Amino acid sequence: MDEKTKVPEEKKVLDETTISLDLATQEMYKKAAENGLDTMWDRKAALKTQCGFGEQGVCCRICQMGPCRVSPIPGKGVQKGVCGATADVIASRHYARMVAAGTSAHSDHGRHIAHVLHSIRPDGDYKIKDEKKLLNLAAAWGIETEGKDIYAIAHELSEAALYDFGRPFGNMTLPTSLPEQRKAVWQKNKLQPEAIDKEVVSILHATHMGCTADAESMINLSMRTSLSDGYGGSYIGTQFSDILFGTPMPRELEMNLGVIDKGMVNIVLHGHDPSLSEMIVLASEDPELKALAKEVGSEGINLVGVCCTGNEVAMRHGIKTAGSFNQQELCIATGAVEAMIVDVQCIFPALAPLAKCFHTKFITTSSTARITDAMHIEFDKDNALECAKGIVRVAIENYKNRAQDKVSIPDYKQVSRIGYSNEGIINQLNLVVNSYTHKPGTFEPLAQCLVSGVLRGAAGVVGCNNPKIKGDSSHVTLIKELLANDVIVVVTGCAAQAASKAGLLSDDAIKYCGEGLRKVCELADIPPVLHMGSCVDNSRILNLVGEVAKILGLDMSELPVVGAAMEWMSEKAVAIGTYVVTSGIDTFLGVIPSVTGSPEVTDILTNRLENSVGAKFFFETNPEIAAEKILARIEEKRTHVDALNNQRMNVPGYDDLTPAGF
Ligand code: XCC
Ligand code: SF4
Repeated sequence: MDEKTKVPEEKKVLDETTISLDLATQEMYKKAAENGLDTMWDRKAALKTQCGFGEQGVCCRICQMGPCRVSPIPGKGVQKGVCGATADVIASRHYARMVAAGTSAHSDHGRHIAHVLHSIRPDGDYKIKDEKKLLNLAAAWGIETEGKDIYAIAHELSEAALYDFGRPFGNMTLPTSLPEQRKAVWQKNKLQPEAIDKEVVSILHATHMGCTADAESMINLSMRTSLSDGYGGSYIGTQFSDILFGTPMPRELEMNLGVIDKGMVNIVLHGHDPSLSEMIVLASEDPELKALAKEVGSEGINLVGVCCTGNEVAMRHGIKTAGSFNQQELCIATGAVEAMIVDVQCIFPALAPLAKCFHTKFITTSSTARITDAMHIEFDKDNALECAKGIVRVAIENYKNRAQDKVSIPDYKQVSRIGYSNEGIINQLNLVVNSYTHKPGTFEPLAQCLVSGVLRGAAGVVGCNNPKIKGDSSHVTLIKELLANDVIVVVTGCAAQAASKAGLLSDDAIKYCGEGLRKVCELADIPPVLHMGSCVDNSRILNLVGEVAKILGLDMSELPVVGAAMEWMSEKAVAIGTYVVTSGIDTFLGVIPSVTGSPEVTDILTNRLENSVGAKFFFETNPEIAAEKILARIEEKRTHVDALNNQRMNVPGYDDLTPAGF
């Protein structure tokens, strides 16, 4: 065993019931810790009390006159840094930089997918899987498609999108789902993003020593930057992935550590960018490699996913999911993983020393995420399939090095229904209700369920795991409360995986639902919690809310919908939360962001934003109280749909407007 990864003798194994709600996670953590392996929970405990100044956002190290840490209490202690920056300035700059980093992560991912789309050719490894979406998006970007070759259109579209990253003049293209009222709000508040890269560069400029020193202006810039993520980088990432790899449709799969198979060559896919994992999926079906897997004595190749790459391949190919963010180390700790292949984001550096305790090959593939002590095989999109085959071969050939007696796989897996892209949801609604609505292909039935009050509202429960919170517990508690109160829930990212493990993505979860939601689920044949994909797929939720608002003639801020990230940890989550609020949707954060050292910044985020964009943040660590507040907010926001409902009830022929059965 590597000395660096050993748990010091005196260190206690933590009580496993405190680290996660999930039994597979508890079991695997306990085994790992007893075997002297070091995981995120042990390292969190070793850090003891985390830095209070950092936690409140009042430590500035933006220039080398600092670091300056100022008092988080107004009027007490040191109030200003060397340059005179106050807690308000310091905390708001820190917030802006989180938004910038999060936006850049999503957007660079989106850019990569756009480049893949630009590289496709008829005889290449990547194909166009969703031609209809390609044509729709081309139209949205103002590209003439009549009589043109489909590949030429793809190239033109990707060029147009890539142009939006660095657009020197004007404003970037916005999705057609965006209601006019929302655009007007942005115009009024100078929030329309110009170009994706430009927003990130400009806000980094604004946070440089000696630039913006006004909290409100800083938060406004943060909002504008975040929009270039939600409606730019993430949107491009999602939509172009659909064109290339197929738009997800409803399907069933198994999820949790138990999907790792003792008899097979196990390959774990981890990260965010699906361009490599798509090719790994293809490579794993290669007859030669399948034969090789048998030759080495295994029963075959078993691909499983973790985090958002896991979500991407699950949604499109039904590849099983082994776990979420807080289970990445536990996958390796099963001792049964031949290779963990990672691309970008949310990858623990700790995986490298951990893999060395086993036979596992830890393979990095992107120059954006190289990790000391990992095996690096740079992924080349122009030689994608060969590259993927090479990586799969490494995994297969590693099977013989596995110590079967060290293998320990928790026997937990949960069948879940996933794949609810917007198109997937519409399809599902149409399958069941188009005979009533006579309007195939829209969110009309969903909109009418909200108006009539059969559904009180909708919530997007998204984001990470964070060892500050017992794993999955806040996600799951909140979701159950919402279901009981007839709030339909959509999930993405690690929150989706939490819901899956807890059995909430199944028909069985209907037992948690209130009367109205149960009826909707039964009629539409959907689970009450809809898995919409990875974190860039939060852009799907924006489209969904935008479309429903347009159907009802309302602004997005006038709908009874909320967002919640109860266990978030990454800068990407800050960017997401910010674009959701800027879209007019209240957002509940279950981990308090590092801004509380500035009462001014806290007040802007949790109060004043409502005046400009019609929504705000709520900081609430207790999921039960968060649920109460969400339900209260939903009822408050229902005034607009209730007014519509009253109007319609007074119209002769009202019954025609409500889908029968709802
Ligand atoms: Fe990462 Fe997307 Fe967070 Fe999970 S939810 S820990 S960002 S993998 Ni996005
Ligand atoms: Fe200190 Fe101001 Fe420099 Fe920040 S920018 S480190 S507050 S002197």
